[in-house]
Amino acid sequence: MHACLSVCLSVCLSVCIFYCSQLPCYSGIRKLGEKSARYTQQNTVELQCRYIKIRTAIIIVDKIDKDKDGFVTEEELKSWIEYVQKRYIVQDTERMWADHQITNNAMTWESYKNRTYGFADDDDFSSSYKEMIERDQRRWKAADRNGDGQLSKDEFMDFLHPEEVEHMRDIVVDETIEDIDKDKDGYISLEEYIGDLWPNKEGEEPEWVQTERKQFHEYRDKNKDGKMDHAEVRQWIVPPDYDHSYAETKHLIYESDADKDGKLSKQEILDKSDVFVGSQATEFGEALVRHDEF
Ligand SMILES: [Ca+2]
Ligand SMILES: [Ca+2]
Ligand SMILES: [Ca+2]
Ligand SMILES: [Ca+2]
Repeated sequence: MHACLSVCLSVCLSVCIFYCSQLPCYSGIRKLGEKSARYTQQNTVELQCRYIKIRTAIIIVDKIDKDKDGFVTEEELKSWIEYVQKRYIVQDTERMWADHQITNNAMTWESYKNRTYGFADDDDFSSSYKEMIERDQRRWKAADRNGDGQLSKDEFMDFLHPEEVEHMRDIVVDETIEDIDKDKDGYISLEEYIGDLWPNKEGEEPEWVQTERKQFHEYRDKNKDGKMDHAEVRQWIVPPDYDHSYAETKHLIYESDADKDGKLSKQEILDKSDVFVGSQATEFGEALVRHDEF
């Protein structure tokens, strides 16, 4: 049986076929549909798009609606996003951990470096490799909480995903500055800031870039010295009261809650399936094309 149809039958045939034929295929879903059609071969992109839309609504409501009242509330959505994010980090760490040499439940810096950059004397690495190795080593030291030179699995998780933990935030800020600070004076100037956001500088400066210039003067450069220092960059990329999953939840509800009752029905999610496909709630759509348990 066709995948779209089999999912349809499990819910409500007539309603689903109606949606299958009515909803346009948005770009994010189309991309997923193309990928999914390649997996399944016998299905067309169009059919896969419809399948993904329906699957999005069904999966989201079934998995996220904890109290099974048929609606997804803000609280349910937020705890789901937190769960998916945590799960991704744990799975990613497990995958990388299995790919490296582990001795006595720990990874040494040497074994990580050799696995990542290849066996070579330090002098044989090119300067760009040397920079990357130095950067990794600095991050390694920050992740090594007990200072024994090796990383346990928990420490390695912080190494791989430093943005998730408070004690790694300064490293994230340092790395961000280094990426943007082209003249290497340790600060981000207005031109460096704009150059990072709008690298090609083709044609007339778009309005959003002009808005960013204003943002830089009004909000980013707090002490008004014309450049962003470490503290100002920290405020920008990891503001102290910023809650990522809360912001993502608010965004999804704002975009999808058509009747403004503060919760999402299956139909509201189906109507805005493109928004969900671009969201962490569906692992940016990846979970929807894997054809396995979400
Ligand atoms: Ca350690
Ligand atoms: Ca600079
Ligand atoms: Ca400043
Ligand atoms: Ca609603």
